[in-house]
Amino acid sequence: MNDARIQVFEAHQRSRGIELEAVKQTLKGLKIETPSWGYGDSGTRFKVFKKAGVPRTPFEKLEDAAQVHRLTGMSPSVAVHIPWDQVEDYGRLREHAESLGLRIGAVNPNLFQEDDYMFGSITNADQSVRRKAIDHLLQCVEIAKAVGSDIVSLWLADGTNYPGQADIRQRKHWMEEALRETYQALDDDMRLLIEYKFFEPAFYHTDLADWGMAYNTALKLGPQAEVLVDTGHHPQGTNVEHIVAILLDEERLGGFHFNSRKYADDDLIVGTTNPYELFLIFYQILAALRDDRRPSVQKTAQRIAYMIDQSHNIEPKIPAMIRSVLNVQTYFAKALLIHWEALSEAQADQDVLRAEALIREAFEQDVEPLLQVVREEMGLPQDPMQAFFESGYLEKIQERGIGGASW
Ligand code: LRH
Ligand code: MN
Ligand code: MN
Repeated sequence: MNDARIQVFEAHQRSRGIELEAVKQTLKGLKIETPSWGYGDSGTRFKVFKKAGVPRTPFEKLEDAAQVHRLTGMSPSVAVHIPWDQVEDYGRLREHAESLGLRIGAVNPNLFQEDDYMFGSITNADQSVRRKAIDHLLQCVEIAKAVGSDIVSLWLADGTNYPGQADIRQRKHWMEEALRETYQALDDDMRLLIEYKFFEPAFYHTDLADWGMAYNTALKLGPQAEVLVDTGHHPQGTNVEHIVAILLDEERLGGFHFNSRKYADDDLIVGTTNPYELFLIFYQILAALRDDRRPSVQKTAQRIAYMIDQSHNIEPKIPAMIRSVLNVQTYFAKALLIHWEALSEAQADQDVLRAEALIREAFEQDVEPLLQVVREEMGLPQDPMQAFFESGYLEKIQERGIGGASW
């Protein structure tokens, strides 16, 4: 990046009244967890294209994730999904992560891929299935302890396809019982993140269908239970950033699963179809972080777990993850260029057009020079994607052949 472009950027931001040192410091602190399943052969419901070089084991998934972190400096942790990432010795998995400069992040129980769960897992009418599902949740809490993670992140596929198929309220009670038992197994410093999704695979009703149900459940469980917002899990037109603001204000926003969607739970590269939404989510988070009147809201905002949840089907997986992480950084950086004082004034004056313009103006800033400077100061390559293609890593992993891990 030439110095002239950086100088122009700095002068322009100065003229807008933005304090760039603080912006750079905040940017350097951004961390985004990547999902182990994003490195495997996964993707659409209809066909999984097998690719050469895909990791064959959870250990190899971590090796690929380490490339993303090495080049972006932003992804020091990796979420795992059990049993997709089941290993005999979780201590070894943890050591492997650490030897790569990583740590294991959220542990995701999987309650949706076994025949037993056809009619539900913790809401199944069969007591023995519910017991099996709860035991799996408890096992995941123990795995989290063994790998040194403080987050268990839960998504339930449970629901029904037809009116009358099951007793919705009874299922709610079974769910609450199961989650209470899981919650009680957490150490004091651990969190249970509760994800919701409005439909799929169940189409008539889903036991945890929206943020209100997840929030209500979290409230009943206690302060270590929080809501996880997967950006792809809402009906069309939902104001996701509004949900974010409310959950922050209620001190129950635990984390995100970032991805892009056009129609449903598309799991595509974050920031590709709805970049303004991503930016507006960060606007709400940064506003909460600045709210000195509410230290507990600030604390909630500070510990949000930012995670990617994508399934790469047609795109090469490691570059797709690099792209994703960089996109999150880009829209976060833009939100850091909001002129907060001017915005407060415009809001106090009820100057609708000026307030909207101030938000849009930040979004329209070209942050590439800023990101270049930050990368340079962090000792990272100027162009992480290009650096990856030039690193020879892709060629090296071809020896893994075709037929790597699914998910
Ligand atoms: C469900 C979901 C959930 C799963 C992941 C693989 O659609 O978002 O987070 O665990 O996908
Ligand atoms: Mn998700
Ligand atoms: Mn999803």
